[in-house]
Amino acid sequence: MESKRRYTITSALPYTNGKIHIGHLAGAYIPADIYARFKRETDNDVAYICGSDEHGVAISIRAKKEKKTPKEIIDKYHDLIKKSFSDFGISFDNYSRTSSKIHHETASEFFKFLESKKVFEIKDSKQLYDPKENQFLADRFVEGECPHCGFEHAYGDQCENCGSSLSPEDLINPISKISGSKPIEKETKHWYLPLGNYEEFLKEWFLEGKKNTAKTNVYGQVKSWVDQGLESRAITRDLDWGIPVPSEDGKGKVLYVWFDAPIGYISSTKEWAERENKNWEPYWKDKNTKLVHFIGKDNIVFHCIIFPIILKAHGEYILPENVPANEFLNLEGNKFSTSKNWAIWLDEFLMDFPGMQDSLRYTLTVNAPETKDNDFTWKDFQARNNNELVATFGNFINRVFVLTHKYFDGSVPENNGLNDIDLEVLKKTYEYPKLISESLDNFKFRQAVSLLIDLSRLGNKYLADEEPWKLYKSGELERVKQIMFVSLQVCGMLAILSHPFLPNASKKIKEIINLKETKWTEINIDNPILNSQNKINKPELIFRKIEDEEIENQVEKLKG
Ligand code: B3M
Ligand code: ZN
Repeated sequence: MESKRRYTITSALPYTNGKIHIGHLAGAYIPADIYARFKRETDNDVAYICGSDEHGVAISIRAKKEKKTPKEIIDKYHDLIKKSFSDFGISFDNYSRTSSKIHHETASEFFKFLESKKVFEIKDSKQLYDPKENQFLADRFVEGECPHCGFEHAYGDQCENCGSSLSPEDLINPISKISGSKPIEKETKHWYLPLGNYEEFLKEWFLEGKKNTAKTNVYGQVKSWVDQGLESRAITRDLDWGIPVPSEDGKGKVLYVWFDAPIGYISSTKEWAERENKNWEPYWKDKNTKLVHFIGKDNIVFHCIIFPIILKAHGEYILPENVPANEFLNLEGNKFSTSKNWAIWLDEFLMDFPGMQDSLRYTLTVNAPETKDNDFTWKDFQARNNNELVATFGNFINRVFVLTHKYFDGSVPENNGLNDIDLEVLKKTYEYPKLISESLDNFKFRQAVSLLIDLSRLGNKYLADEEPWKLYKSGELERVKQIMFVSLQVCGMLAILSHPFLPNASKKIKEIINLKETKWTEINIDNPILNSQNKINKPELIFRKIEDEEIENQVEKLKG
């Protein structure tokens, strides 16, 4: 197992125009949190970075809808989002926000540096303008028909139906989202990032260099972008909400949200480093650092093409090692939709199922939209929890603890010699750190968490085969000691390996068995995880069953 590397791990910065739902969690937060915890447990230097994305048209539109200022909107949702992540147990090292001073400075400096290197093209062009509102219609301020797939509600920056990235001028029959009127065209000046100049770079760095490591879904999207030919992208906007363009001619203009937001990963790292008295630079500039971006599939182009080009053009920064984007999660057969309230909101889940964070983490991992879109159903949530966490994992742990108390008053028996079956089980158990690590290093989270459950199955089968309760009755105490010794090692292993996936359960089990912090890299079959010094406390239940009624209530709540 590799150790002592530096990792900069990021999760997509959520827009502060709404709350977090479980579709977001499955895409960019749970896998990143598992990965960050795994890298910490394997003794690496980790910065897990996130924050709120507080610019862009999405915020302005929300503000208009709620008759508030953008500032009021971002304050409200930033607090809500930050709290629900923290209550859920996402282990960010820093959660910042792009309205912060440090971010405005960092993004402005980035822009100025690139401008001084003559990276940008500056062009006048005709853009859509709402004559009623006296405002240019950037991005989501305008809607119309997608020129590629005919979808009627494509935005000025992207068609959510076919995934194409668009410019407002591409839309057929555009309509202003502010006034509902038909836009006119008006001339304006903007700064462009000439993506086309970086085609060779992208081919070499990504299409060649990441051929064997990028996820297939990610690789395919990037390849099709590059194959279509890359056009210059405007990175400034005529809007009043955002980071002012730091240039003489930039009056009244702001940086495009997708220019500033990814730089938010850097400013959030700076904020963290300042607080922790560290140097932020190695996390972004040392070529031995591994930078990994966790995102949903709609953000692939920004993280695999545009942001890497910005970093490359700057020249001092490392490029992402991997961008393990997930596909989308659906809910009971339909797309998540904020406007139709078709969602499971994280804050509501936490209220309705207190203390059951791990159950949601588990379901969203074992059923993650890793290679294709996937569906979350309440029934599946209940079945996964009851059959896999309660009846398999929890049941094994609980049986072992109860038996240890019954037979040995909670003491771990000495290893007094083991038979072939015991040694085989022990050997298999000690293979799991490597197996799970390999899966996680390949971003196969479903496989990794299934291996964890397999290990508890192995333990259950061993107990069922060896039947220590019968041997205890017939007085074969020495054999019972051997069986319980082995079973307890499996429990110890489960306590350690469950940490990235089920952090609360892991913590509870470690407390019960009095197991001190153990890095995965310290695990060694010759040095048992539990020995006679680890007293087992009175067992408590690790997971609870979910009743039919609770699920029926949730389905009703959703459909009502
Ligand atoms: N704010 C999230 C989204 O597209 C977007 C991610 C920014 S990551 C730098 O929903
Ligand atoms: Zn389309």
